[in-house]
Amino acid sequence: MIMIVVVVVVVVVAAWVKHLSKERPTLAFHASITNSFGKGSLIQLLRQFSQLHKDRHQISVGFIGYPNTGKSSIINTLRKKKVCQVAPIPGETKVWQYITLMKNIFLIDCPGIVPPSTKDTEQDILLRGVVRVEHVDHPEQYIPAVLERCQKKYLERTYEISGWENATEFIEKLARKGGRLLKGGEPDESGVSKQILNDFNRGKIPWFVPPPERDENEQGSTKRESLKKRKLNEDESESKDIVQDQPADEKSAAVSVSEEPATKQIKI
Ligand SMILES: Nc1nc2c(ncn2[C@@H]2O[C@H](COP(=O)(O)OP(=O)(O)OP(=O)(O)O)[C@@H](O)[C@H]2O)c(=O)[nH]1
Ligand SMILES: [Mg+2]
Repeated sequence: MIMIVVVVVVVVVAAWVKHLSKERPTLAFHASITNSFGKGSLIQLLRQFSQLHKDRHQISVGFIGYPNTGKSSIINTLRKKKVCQVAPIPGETKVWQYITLMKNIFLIDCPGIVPPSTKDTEQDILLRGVVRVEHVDHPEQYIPAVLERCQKKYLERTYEISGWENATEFIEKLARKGGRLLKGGEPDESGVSKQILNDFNRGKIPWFVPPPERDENEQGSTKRESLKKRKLNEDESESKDIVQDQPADEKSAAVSVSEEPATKQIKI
C-alpha cells in the first residue's frame, strides 16, 4: 500500500514539475531539516548561478510567494537548522531577514505576498491557506467547496463520521461527535467550520489538484494524456493513505535569484 501512495505522490509531483517547467525552471522540493527532497539540486543551482557571476562579490536569493507556502522552511532546510521562524499560519514572517548560505550566497526570508487578482475569489484565496481562518466571516459557507475537493473516504477516515448528504449535515455530525454544541444543544457551526478549514489547509485531510491538461497544440496529447489521467484516478482510488504531505495545489513559493548585492546582512 505504501508503494501505491509513493507512486501517486511521485506521479502528481512529476506532472506539476513538467507543467510548470514550460514557463519557468522548476524543482520539486520537500522542506524538512531531517528528511528533505530536492535540496542537493537547489544548492547546485545556486552554486552554478554564483559561478556564472564570479565577478560579483555576493548573490542574494529572495523567496517570493503566497503566505504560508514554505518559503522560510526552504531556508531552514538549506541551512539544516532552524534559522527562520515557521508556522502553519499565514503571515509568520513579518520582516526581511538575510541569512548566509555560503560565503558568497545570501538567502532572504521575505513576508508572503498575495498579488492582486481580478480572477481570484475570496474562496480561492482562503482555500490556498493564505489568510487566517479566524478572520473569516461565516466560515460554514466554504465547507461545500472543501467537500467538493476532498474524496468522501478521506473525510470519513479523518473525522470518523459517515452518512452526511450535504455540508450542513457534515458540520452537524462533526459538531455532535466532538461535543461542540452551543447553549440549547445547537451545533457550533462556525467553530467546527473553522476547524475543518484549518485541517484542509494544514494537510490533515488528504487532497491534491492535478495539473491542467496539456495545451491542445502540443503533440500526442489526447490518447496518452487521457490514459495517464485515468491511471492517476485509479491509483488515487486504490490508495488508502494518499498525500499526507502538503498537497500540490495552486499556491506556490518561488525562488528569485538577484544579482544585486544585499545591502543588509544578518549572519547566523
Ligand atoms: N508537508 C510539508 N509541509 C511544509 C513544507 N514546507 C513547509 N511546510 C509547512 O507549511 C507551513 C508554512 O511554512 P512556512 O515556512 O512558515 O511558510 P512561509 O511561506 O514562510 O509563510 P509566511 O512567513 O507566513 O509567508 C509550516 O507548517 C511548515 O511546516 C513541505 O515541503 N512539506
Ligand atoms: Mg515565512
